[in-house]
Amino acid sequence: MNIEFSDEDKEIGRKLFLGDCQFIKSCVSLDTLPSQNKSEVAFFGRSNVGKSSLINSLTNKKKLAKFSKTPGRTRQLNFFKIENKLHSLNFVDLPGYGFSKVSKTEQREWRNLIFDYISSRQNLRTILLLIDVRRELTREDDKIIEFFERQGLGWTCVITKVDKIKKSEVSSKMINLKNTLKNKITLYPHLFCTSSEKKTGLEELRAYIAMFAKN
Ligand SMILES: Nc1nc2c(ncn2[C@@H]2O[C@H](COP(=O)(O)OP(=O)(O)O)[C@@H](O)[C@H]2O)c(=O)[nH]1
Ligand SMILES: [Mg+2]
Repeated sequence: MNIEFSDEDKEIGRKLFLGDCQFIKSCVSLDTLPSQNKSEVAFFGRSNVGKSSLINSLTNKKKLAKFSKTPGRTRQLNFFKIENKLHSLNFVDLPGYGFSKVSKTEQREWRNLIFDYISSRQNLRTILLLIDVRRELTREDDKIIEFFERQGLGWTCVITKVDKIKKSEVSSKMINLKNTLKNKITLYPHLFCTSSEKKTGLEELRAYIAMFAKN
């Protein structure tokens, strides 16, 4: 479960992310989403996993995706676009899950919004599921993964905050995770290991995301 990205792929990714990058809009319901004329890649995961930080690091913009001051309270889908002369792509920072202080009703609303978005969005090419390197997969993660697989939606596992633990621990974590995920069908067969803090693993991830950009 590993893909080698060529220097050429990395260069395409680097150039895309050096392109013009802008916030498009925040949406709280599906009737206001931006048009579907561009490929879209979604960033998803538990609140606090590092979604906004990763978007900022990938784009080299410190404040593009805002940190939420009250974790778990952002129920918006935040859309961005990135383009250079050759390629263009939208990406979306989805509201996180797994925040204990959220009521059952709010959780249900969140679930409906996300699941409706995922199942109806025609231009959604893949979901990047972010997982904090220090955490195990939860029941909630499992349910979400099951949902992707049932939908036949391609998804990608991105490990975050690898600077938080020792390199040797990261390796054994990766082995365990690969083993846990080995029977998944729609999972892209590469685990991306990233740190937004130390800017590691970003080249491969940029190369990968750029594969979904339109010419
Ligand atoms: N050490 C470290 N901290 C990180 C990293 N990425 C995010 N964080 C921290 O984790 C917290 C949550 O990050 P944020 O991007 O807001 O998560 P989100 O809720 O998923 O959008 C913030 O305090 C970040 O500074 C990383 O790669 N390394
Ligand atoms: Mg965020």
